[in-house]
Amino acid sequence: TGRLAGKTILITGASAGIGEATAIEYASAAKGELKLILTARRLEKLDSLKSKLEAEFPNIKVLTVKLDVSDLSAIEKFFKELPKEFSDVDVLINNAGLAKGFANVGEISQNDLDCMFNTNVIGNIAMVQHLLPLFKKKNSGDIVQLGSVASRESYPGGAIYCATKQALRAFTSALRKESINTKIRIIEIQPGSVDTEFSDVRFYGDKVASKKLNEGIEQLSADDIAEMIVFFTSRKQNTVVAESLILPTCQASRSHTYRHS
Ligand code: 8X3
Repeated sequence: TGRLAGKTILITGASAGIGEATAIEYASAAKGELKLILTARRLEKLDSLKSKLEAEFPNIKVLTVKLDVSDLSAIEKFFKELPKEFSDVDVLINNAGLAKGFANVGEISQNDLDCMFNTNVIGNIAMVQHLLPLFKKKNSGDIVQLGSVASRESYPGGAIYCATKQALRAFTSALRKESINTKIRIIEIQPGSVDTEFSDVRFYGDKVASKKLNEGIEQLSADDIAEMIVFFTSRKQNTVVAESLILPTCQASRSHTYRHS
């Protein structure tokens, strides 16, 4: 849409899943120029996405940067070294995040716990902290926080993941209130079951186990969520879609899911 023209959009975790789909969705929705900053740990994936986007959409400029958001000094360096052409960010898609394992409390590995909190909470917050001064100066900017159905609901085997997403929701809600006298929009999107690498990562790469978890479920696809993100951030300035739970039709909550088989 025309409302996106000229914007600079920063997406974390853009190498796959919802992040990648969101990059593609912005590129195809934009009428006019658009700058995309794509970050993730896997630079090769970002670079092939960049080639694909720039070939298909001549109005899009893409910058790719290797970034692990659980590394605070890497975030610092990223913002310091952002080329001038891309430094006037308008939209942050704070998407990088993950779950590790299904262990119950008492058996959770400290590594998994640190990894989830450092990525989903500490890293996410650091991205916001770095961008907020710029957004305040401009009195504009959109921050899209990737929550989850787990932001609203805790389930066995998900104590830490749910704690990270609920911490993020608490942070995001305070931020929205703090931003009340600005034109900055704080948008939290809470997907349910989406077909991405999320489950594979959670099962430490065991794709068989991951497939079994989602068997018989008509999951959302990453671009279903990407469409929402692009729609939400292209509403008129007077509108903010503050919080939204987006589930596949076969799901009513994390623990209430209809399986076809
Ligand atoms: C991911 C959805 O249901 O695995 O955010 O917690 S769930």
